[in-house]
Amino acid sequence: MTPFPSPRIGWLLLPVLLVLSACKPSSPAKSEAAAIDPAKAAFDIKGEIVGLTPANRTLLVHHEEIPNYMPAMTMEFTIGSADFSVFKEGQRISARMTQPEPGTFLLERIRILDSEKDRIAAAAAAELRQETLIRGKSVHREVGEDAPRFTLYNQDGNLVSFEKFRGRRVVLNFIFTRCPVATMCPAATAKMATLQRLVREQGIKDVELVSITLDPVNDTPPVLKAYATTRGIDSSNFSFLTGPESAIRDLLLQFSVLAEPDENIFKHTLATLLIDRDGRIIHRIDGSQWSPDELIARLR
Ligand SMILES: [Cu+2]
Repeated sequence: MTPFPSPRIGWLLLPVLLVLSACKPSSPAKSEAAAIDPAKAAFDIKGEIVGLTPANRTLLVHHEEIPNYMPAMTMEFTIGSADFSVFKEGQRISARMTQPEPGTFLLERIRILDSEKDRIAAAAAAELRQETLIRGKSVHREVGEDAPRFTLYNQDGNLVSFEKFRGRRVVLNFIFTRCPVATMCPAATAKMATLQRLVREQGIKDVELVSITLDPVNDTPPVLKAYATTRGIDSSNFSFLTGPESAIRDLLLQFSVLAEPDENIFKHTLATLLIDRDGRIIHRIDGSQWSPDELIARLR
């Protein structure tokens, strides 16, 4: 979650605020509102969907007060890279609002709020945190060790526990949907999709593909669903998972994958892991140079 105001905006605003407060004795709330440049500002909002226009990809949302910017009101929003079909009237959402051009309000990072599911995911994340701390220096799980247990959201916003895959073999990797490097995440997803096709063609029935996002703030379930559907991915045994930021950081640590924020994207390493029916890591390929054929040979 990005705190409000985000550190970056905070830094941008600081000099302006200082100037304003030095020469204008208006109330702090007013001078702050005046200092916000709508074209650059981003706000974390919460609200309820009260109407939808699929043809324009717009949502009518009654949002709560946005401190120092806007009172609670109902507004029309364009949605960014999210699958529109998941939205329904009455859903409560959180999102980041920007104004790319005057009069256009864009929502990104949209999450559908569900207090019961969110509580379960947070509890699982806390357990994972604890486990990471207890493992200390031996946090990385080697081939031969059990994979970490987790509970995350899939692209449909449903909770998925690692236990769900018991009795099935899992091919797992980490990606993020905004990855701009064609040979990294986009290629990895294309190869996972090829692997899924080969598995089906060869009649292998116990394989699950799992891609966990390394960018959970942006890659919410509706964003992951759009990523999967625009690539024509069959979601019957291919899950795109996201969850609380701390859970993702701990999974990256335990699976020994590096991801560092870098200018609005991530610098990261790649690993593809094969997990057996009992939840044990039995094979690992580091980097982007793997072929679906190589994995299908192991799965046959
Ligand atoms: Cu990438």
